[in-house]
Amino acid sequence: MTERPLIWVGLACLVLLLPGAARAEYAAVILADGPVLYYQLNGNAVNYGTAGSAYDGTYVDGVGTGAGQVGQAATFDGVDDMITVPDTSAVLGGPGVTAMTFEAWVNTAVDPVGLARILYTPATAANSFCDVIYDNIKGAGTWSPSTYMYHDNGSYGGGDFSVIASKYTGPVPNNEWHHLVLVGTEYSGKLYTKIYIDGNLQKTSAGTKSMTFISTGTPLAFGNDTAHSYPHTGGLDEIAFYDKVLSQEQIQAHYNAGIVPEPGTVALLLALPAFFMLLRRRSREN
Ligand SMILES: [Ca+2]
Ligand SMILES: [Ca+2]
Repeated sequence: MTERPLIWVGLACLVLLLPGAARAEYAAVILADGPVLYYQLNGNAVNYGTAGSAYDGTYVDGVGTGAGQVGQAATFDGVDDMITVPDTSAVLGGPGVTAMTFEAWVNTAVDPVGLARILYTPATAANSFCDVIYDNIKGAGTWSPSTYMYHDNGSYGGGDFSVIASKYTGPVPNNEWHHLVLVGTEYSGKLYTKIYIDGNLQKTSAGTKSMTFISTGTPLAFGNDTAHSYPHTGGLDEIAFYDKVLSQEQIQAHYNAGIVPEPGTVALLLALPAFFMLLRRRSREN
């Protein structure tokens, strides 16, 4: 084979290997941190997390598939689309579970009318719930994420009702993928939450009471709630849920793995030196 075809073959291999390698490397970074639930959303909601296929998600009312931050993503019509996951209290919440981390790549296509939901765990009597929502209160073409965590100590709608709300008020632009992480943890009988955007800690809030994080007997919903009250318009990608706190270093590593289309190490090692050797030989010969 002459040199010119070799060069083109090398370049073609690089181009072909890049997207697949990036996707595989992102997944490896996530899986190394042991998510209980992990949905890559490359056309389905298969659970790659440790809780297994019993927690596969379901696309409801026409969730679509489009270009994501890592491979493909789930797309939501802003009307009734959502992804539901069967009751996760046995693996993520309930008494004794005192930490959680929720992670997703979010792309908002239009401004929400009021609020839109990214994560929703419905409340039931004698249970708690957490909610990750956003609004565009900081201006058209932007969104600002919030989290609400509630605990009613057995009297939902009244009585001993505890709420912790965290809001990151810095606007995030629409029509771009951004990495959103919510951490909730209990320390000395109090609840703390943190919001990270694109690997950076943006907000820390402290509550007054302990709580459980996930309701028993109700499904999780992504992109809406089960009453279709606050629909998300746009994409969600690479949703992960952990039964522990991820550190800032871990969260930054996830973000970095998602934004850099890391060339496959093997492809680079093989293709680039060969490419430059050929160029050097050619320049010597000329
Ligand atoms: Ca994906
Ligand atoms: Ca629909």
